[in-house]
Amino acid sequence: MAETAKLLLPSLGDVDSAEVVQVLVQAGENLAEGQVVALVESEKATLEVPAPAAGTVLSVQIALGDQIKEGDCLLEYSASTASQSAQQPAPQPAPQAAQQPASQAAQQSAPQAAQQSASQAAQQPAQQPARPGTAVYAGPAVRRLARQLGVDLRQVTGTGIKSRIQAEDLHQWVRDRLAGATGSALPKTPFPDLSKHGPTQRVPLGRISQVAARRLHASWVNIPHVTQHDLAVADALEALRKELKPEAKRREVSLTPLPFLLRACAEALVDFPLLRSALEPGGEALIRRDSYHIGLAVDTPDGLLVPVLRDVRTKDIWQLAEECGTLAAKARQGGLTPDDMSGGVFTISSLGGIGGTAFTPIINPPEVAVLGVSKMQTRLVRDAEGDFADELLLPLSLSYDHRVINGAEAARFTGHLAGILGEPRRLL
Ligand code: CAO
Repeated sequence: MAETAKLLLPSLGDVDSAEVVQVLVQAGENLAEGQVVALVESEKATLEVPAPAAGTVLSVQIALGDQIKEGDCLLEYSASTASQSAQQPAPQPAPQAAQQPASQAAQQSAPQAAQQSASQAAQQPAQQPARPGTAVYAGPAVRRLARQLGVDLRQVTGTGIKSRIQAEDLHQWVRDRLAGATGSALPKTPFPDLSKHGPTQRVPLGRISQVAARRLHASWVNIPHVTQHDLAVADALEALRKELKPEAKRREVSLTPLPFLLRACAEALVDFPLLRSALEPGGEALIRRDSYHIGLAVDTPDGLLVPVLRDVRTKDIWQLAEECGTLAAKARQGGLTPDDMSGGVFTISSLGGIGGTAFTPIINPPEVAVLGVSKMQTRLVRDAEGDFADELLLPLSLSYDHRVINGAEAARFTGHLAGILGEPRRLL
């Protein structure tokens, strides 16, 4: 038999009060036992308040921003079995993305999103509907910042582990909106109804692809890219690689041109500090970076990832070959940590194992340059005696931030790099 019960705020431990940051139910809704009805945030943590029993919500007694304390009534509900005095579950820390399995996150997301309160929905700008079926994973500081900025976190894409929203994601979201508001955003491209022209299928993009797309777009529209193409004579490199193949086999590493490229770039960057610098936001100063951490673009089934090899100058070709293999495998298995992908001063994107003659890689900010590498090709040249001979060439495509680097500097860099690659034994 149904009886009216009250859901009271259980003990908050050693904290007196907490703020209501999300109300996840409204009057008239059915409640499941254990369903999260509200998120409250104290100085110490964000907590989920679960329903102690199944029933129907009769009235919600709290609103966003309320300060509540132990014993305050959150809602009245008609409980089919238990009364309010029945064992009330303690509030649970809100899911921390790093601690939560993806399946669990998915289970929680649907009910939470379906139960967003009307007041919250009202905060959504008309053109920016909240992402349905999406739970918000963010720490207290980020939630507080979002409230101060008036941002509904359901609209923000988290780039942390398991989509946890970081402060930087929030800042980026605000920057994107400001760019739109000031009219500097690009005109929208029309998106017609494609199904009119034949069968279509909507394929949702994974998180990695979405984040990569957002970052690539931001880089492309914010940084004036120029690409300098050059060719490095690679006969000596290929001869050396061939010579070292038995040793590579013995060591069980794949000795592609990449470790040589990494080491050669690190050496070239020593003499070109501009290419390992960063431009301060606002463009008033350059940050000189005296480290040689180099990112490596890796093509994975989920999208493009850029793990970073640390201190490339201090590592030999064999260490670099091994590390390339390890990081590429980790990227493809979805095992990279945020640390694995941060701190780079320069990036290499190699399509040499696939094909093509040249391309325009996109800069990975805050870096100011990225080297694209294409497949080696042979050309006929005349030697000193006037005879024709084959020459093996490695195509290099350096995209650079033209606010920081001018064309002459870029051409000098690729020339210098080609020179280093032309004498690969010095890299051993
Ligand atoms: N010219 C000729 N052959 C090349 C070459 C080049 N520039 N670069 C690599 N190769 C050869 C390798 O030597 C290897 O052959 P062998 O086994 O006979 O030596 C073969 O191509 C395959 O190499 P690979 O691609 O597996 O290995 P890699 O070290 O060159 O690259 C990695 C590793 C992780 C960078 C690569 O697998 C990858 O993901 N590339 C794609 C990166 C990407 O998508 N960039 C685009 C970003 S912009 O959208």
